[in-house]
Amino acid sequence: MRFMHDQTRRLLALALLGAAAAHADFAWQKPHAEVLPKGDLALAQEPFEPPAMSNPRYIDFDGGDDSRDGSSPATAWKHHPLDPEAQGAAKANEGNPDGYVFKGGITYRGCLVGTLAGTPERPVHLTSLPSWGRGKALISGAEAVPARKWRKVPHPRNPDAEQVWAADLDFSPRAVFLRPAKGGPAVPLRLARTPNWKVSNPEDPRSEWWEWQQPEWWTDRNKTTVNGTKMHLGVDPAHLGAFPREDLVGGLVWSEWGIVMGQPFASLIEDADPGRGTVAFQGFWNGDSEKIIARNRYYLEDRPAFLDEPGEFWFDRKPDGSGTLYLYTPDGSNPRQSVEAARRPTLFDLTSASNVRVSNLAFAFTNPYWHLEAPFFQNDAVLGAAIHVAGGSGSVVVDHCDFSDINQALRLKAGESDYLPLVAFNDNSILRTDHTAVGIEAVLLPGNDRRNSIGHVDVMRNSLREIGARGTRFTFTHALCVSWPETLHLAGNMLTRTYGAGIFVFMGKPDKDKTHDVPFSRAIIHHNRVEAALLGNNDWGAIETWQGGPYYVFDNVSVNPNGYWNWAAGKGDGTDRLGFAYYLDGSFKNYLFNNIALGLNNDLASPLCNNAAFYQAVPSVCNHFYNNTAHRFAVGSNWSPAGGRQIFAGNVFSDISKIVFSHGPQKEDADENKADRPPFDTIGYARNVFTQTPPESFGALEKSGDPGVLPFDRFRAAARAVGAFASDVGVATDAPLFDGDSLVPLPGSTAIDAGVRPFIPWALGRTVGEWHFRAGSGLDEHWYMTEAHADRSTYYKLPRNDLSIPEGTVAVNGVTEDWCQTAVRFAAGPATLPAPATEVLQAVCGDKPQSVGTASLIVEAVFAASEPNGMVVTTSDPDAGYAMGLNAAGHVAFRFNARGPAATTVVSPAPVTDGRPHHVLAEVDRKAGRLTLFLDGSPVASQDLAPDVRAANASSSGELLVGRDFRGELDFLRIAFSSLAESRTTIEELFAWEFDGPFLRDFAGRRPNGPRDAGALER
Ligand SMILES: [Ca+2]
Ligand SMILES: [Ca+2]
Ligand SMILES: [Ca+2]
Repeated sequence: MRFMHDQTRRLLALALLGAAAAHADFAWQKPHAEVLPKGDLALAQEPFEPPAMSNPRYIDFDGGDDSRDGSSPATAWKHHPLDPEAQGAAKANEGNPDGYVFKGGITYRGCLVGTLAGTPERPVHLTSLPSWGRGKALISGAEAVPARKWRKVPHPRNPDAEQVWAADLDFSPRAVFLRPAKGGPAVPLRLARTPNWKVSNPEDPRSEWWEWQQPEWWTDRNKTTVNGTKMHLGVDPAHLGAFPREDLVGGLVWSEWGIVMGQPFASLIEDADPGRGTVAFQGFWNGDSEKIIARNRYYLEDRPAFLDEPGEFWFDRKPDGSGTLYLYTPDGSNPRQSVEAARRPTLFDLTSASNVRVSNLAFAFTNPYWHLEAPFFQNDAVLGAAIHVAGGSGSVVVDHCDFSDINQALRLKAGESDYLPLVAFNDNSILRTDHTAVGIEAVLLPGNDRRNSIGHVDVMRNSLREIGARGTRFTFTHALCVSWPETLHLAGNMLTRTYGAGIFVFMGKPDKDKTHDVPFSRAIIHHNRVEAALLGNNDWGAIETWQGGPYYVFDNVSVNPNGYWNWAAGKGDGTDRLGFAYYLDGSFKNYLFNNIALGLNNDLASPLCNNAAFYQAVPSVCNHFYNNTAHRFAVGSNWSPAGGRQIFAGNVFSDISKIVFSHGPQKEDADENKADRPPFDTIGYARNVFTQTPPESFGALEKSGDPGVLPFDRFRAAARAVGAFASDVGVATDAPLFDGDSLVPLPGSTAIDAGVRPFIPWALGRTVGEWHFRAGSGLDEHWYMTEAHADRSTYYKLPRNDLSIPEGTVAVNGVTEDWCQTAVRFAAGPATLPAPATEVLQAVCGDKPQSVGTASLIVEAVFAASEPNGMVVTTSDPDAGYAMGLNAAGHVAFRFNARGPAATTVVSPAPVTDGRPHHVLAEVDRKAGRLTLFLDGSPVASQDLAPDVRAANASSSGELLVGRDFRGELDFLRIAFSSLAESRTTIEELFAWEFDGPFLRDFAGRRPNGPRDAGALER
């Protein structure tokens, strides 16, 4: 333990050197949530700050008049200028307003269609102000049905049934809401359906649906052809036999499907045979796609015969879109003025939005597209949204808005002709959506621009409940979806009951993309809480990442992921649910730390059994799991080790009922790597704490030579035998680590001081080499998606810049991490780390560390030097390249040598040969024309680049040599072909992250008390 304290002191000294830098305020330093000390999170939204506007217009839907000037509350317009109903001065919209204020407390019944453009200095606002009206204006997609329209009429199908309320409308509502007599917000009525199911079991919303019989479902036996299209035949004589054919055909069937995903979808009933008890309908992807499986569940909707209980409505639609609305009110009374009938699918429909902020408004009652069975691409209205942005050339911010009873809150896509530097969706509340909640999607721009159509995305401090209960064909109802921005910050969001995944993020570039080089990507996902995700589909995670990071996923809470799949349930093996707390779904370079995965049930025979805390699909690499707490699941971690390069350290696995580490081919990649022996020496299992885990079936380590599911001791022996660079695995105990309601380790428990201090570098653009020297290895952990990253299932096979370590090099403890020997020591005399021949790599990847070309360059190192002279890293070509090392006086020197011009050199003003660790970062910023040397977080020397150097080729033809003649300990080395600016960061931020970042604290933001305790929380 003396070693540990010594290391801690040295690290503290290192951090103190950067104390000045640590004062800076970076967005990831705040939790953006209330952190509860026992291991939970609560919503903590920031207060609304009314926008400053110099020339606003005022809109009062109830009392306004479009002929007035709109420039004061007293002369307010009725309509917004983009409303197709606007007239006169409102329609003319003269005088270049910079904001539109909707009167608080007023319901605005209309939509905005068109373009809004401000400038970064003078954005355009859509808002309500506390100074005018009460609360937020409600932008409504519905019309209030006038009291005079209601009449009582015979049932439209069944003359013997009780009479229904009817109103003729000149539009087609697909959603209808009722204002309660005693006041309060309107609540949804149900489109006529059978059976008359309710969500009586919150863990299984479809428990009252009917089940298909589907004999021999795995064959084509239950299929048919209607009008030339092959489709499914749903078989259920006991229920379907009761209906005449005309009561079924033309209605909708909502059905589960399989094998996996299974999200219920609406499909048109194209034929029916009551004699055989069947209906014919197309699959999720049309035709006879996917499988309808025995015990998949379904219900029928949207036929007049199904209108048979209070709270149901049905609309008899004529070809022109008008028709008659029929309904039973819950208490049978006259609806009077209490019915809201949805009319508009999209409320703010902005074909282009540039420098626009939407704030402090409420949105409700969007109208689903009439053809509920339509694929999303059939009509833009299928994915109707409260706010739809189809592109733009400036920032878009949506904050402090309330969304309820809508299809989707924000749908924003920026295409190839757009560039949105910032998209923010912050401090909003979303209640009940049909489809997703938020969809923000960028594209990678073509050519050499190397930019994404969205720069940065913020999704912060939002509250979401009941998301995605009625999804759309060909797409899934995941709640917070972000794709392909350059950088992402997603934090403080509280999600409860989502029918798809809660958080669903794609970074880097898509699978199968062979054309794009992605110079930079960074996602920060923290302090989010997702509870009861995957209520409507399965084989996903509550919190999911895809493709390429770095992803920093920390201090999140994922509770009770659902993913129940009825057709496959009942096997008694813990798989009744296929839902995971955290899912790296073909995802690379993730750091998961201080996260909590909390199951509510792990009885393998129960339909409530929470499946797995962590799941990884395809042989992913460069994923790290540090100090997480997984409690009460069937499975701890599923992963295919085919690609290696993975660390599990400091985690707590508590009350795992089936297997802790299921590390073998997963179902997604079982066929892809049968022959390969995983690179076990790149895998680390260290200092985890296991309690109440199955003694005989602790883990499986595929191809380790000890096949099958092993007890703890044999798993550890297998890890050791195959040469895992860290193989202590951890400590197994039967004693509980927590008391009943807290995840803080109990005093004296095994978790105390048993965790790890990891080192997690801050993202740099175009990183081409990243070496941590753990256990004396030269393993390269860089992640940079180039054209070579074409197929996600084979990313792990791409060549890497692993350094070959010469005989006799000594592994030492180092300072950046405390759980393994994390540095190498170079003794007196020449000791080098020659790079292997990397010609193949150069041809394939173009990211050989010597091949800097005309790019910017960062060389970053953590080392402790004891004597002057010697190179930390150098390219061996005397005519071009770079070198970082110590001069004869013991100062740090960095030399940058472009081919042709003289070399540029910077030298630290003071020696660093004090035997203490130092962080050194040298930056060649070609664009700024400057070479800067940073020592322990501060600039200590800089030099302008001569004009002929700025664009000159600096590629070296020789080797990369590490540690030549160097005497000291090298703990970390990284080479990136980018500047700090190109990496969207500063030295202050990088230093604050690496030496005072959240991985050096616990879930609650506390510094460790002595060594770090295992799991998310420090005692
Ligand atoms: Ca009914
Ligand atoms: Ca401790
Ligand atoms: Ca290290």
